[in-house]
Amino acid sequence: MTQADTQVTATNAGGETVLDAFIVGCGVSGIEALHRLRSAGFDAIAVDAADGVGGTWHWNRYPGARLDSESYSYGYFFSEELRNGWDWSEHFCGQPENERYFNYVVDALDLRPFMKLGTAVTSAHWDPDGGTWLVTTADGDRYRTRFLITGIGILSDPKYPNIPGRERFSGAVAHTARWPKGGLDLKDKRVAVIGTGSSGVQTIAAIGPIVGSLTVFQRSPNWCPPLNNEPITPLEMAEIKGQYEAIWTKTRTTRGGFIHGPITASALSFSPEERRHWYETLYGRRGFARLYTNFIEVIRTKELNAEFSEFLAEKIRARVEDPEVAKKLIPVDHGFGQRRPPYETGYYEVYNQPNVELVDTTETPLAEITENGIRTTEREFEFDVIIYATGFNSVTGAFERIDIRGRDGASLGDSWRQGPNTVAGLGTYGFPNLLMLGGPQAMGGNIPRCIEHQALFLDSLMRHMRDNGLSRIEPTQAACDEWTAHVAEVVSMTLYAETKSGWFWNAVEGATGHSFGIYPAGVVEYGRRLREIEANGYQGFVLS
Ligand code: N01
Repeated sequence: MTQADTQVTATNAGGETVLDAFIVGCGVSGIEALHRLRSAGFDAIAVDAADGVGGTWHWNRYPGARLDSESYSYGYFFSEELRNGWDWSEHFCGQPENERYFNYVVDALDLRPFMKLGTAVTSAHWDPDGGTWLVTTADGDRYRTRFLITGIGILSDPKYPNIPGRERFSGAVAHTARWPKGGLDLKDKRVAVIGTGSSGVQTIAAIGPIVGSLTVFQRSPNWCPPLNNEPITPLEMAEIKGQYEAIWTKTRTTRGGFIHGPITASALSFSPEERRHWYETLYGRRGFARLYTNFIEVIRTKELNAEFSEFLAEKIRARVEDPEVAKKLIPVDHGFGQRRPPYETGYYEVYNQPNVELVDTTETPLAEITENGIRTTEREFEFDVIIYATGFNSVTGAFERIDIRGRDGASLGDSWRQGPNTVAGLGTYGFPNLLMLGGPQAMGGNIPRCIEHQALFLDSLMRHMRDNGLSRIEPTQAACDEWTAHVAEVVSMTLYAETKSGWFWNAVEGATGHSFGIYPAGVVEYGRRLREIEANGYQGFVLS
């Protein structure tokens, strides 16, 4: 954890700060990349538009925001000192604690001196003459860097619905991914929530009991199993610390990178009653067990998927008193696991409150935002507060926000018009020395566990290049096409492809094609492939 061997940041005659690596983002991936590169002696800094660290956990401070990976499987594992120096208070910790955790990490690793916060990166242009990137920020700062490393996520650019009149509303407004730092007074207010993905489900469950009235505008219901969160006692935490190596191993060997191991037996070797019994057991388990400790056939075959989905539908019908409301809350266009499931705590019970209304926007679409509220095709609603839980310009949105130009001045946005096309989500053709962490075609499952593989890869790659006098790396077009084809092939073996989901598919406005946004084969396979690329001399990349 020492910075002793880092170089001193220099400025050139043009007033540009000269670096080995410029990292965009101080979230989960930016923090680890910065730590690894500085520890290896590279002159690296990380810059973030947010005025605090933690990325996702800085911005998404809406009521109810919390993990659905077990906290102790989500943090950094690479330092025993770091992990043993932190106590998690719940199996799935809330946003404030997660944000505190990332601050703890940054301070423990002494990274703050190498971070610039509250500064948006506006452009990054490859300069072929010097073989460097010229990065500029909104503050007018200029950086000349050998490597550009992005840690900007695939779910970080908030999306607002394309409804006329948004600026007209005179009440309070918040997007879940840009929640005001000082909070929002919702007590006894007339509140609208648009969107019922993971953010909407958590928000609705948290604010339902305190608001004056709540109107939920739902376009698509999701399958939401209970999170089954519980506090962690100090004794349990002591036990967890004693098991960290085993927990880490488990996250590196189970498909999704969670602590939930697979059930290897075929569903078909059990009777329907036995399967039902197992589904009941799973319903009482935590978080992603419902996906990763379920029979594999549940996400591979329509019959078993329908069986488990019907089991969940029964639970919804049992928990929601009004059968008409329950019916609206049960998805009909996809089965469990075909979209990323939100996990809930008291979500369905909110709809039993007399002051809560569920509006199905497929029946009565949102027509406009008015000065006083929201008008659907049926009627106008008056609100004090509108909450947009409408998600993100997923996968490529954060990359589009920065003017990134590679060789020949081509923009990254243009080059990804057909969807992102990368080698393992790490690099893309036409953009030398651009290395992406937490980017497209790579994530899936427990996100920090994917990033951990990437950070290790980055660490060895940078050392390899330095040790061998290499200064440039770029993937080949063929390797990018091959990875994209591999991703598509894996997708075709699942039920994902049959589902509409902006989270899975590149849904950038103006995109003319689709490519799968995440890596669907899981964290373990992803890590294996990164190690293979490295062992084969960075196969798919040209180093010079
Ligand atoms: O965003 P979403 P999110 N009119 O895109 C609706 C992670 N996450 O922020 O489904 C009406 O899932 C949209 O409807 P539809 C997690 O990976 C994790 O909730 O497009 N509705 C949908 O209901 C997750 O997958 C946690 O038909 C409109 C909602 O808005 C990812 O972030 C917590 C609309 C958007 O849902 C994104 O989740 C939170 C319109 N015009 C998030 N436009 C954890 O628990 C959009 N919608 C760790």
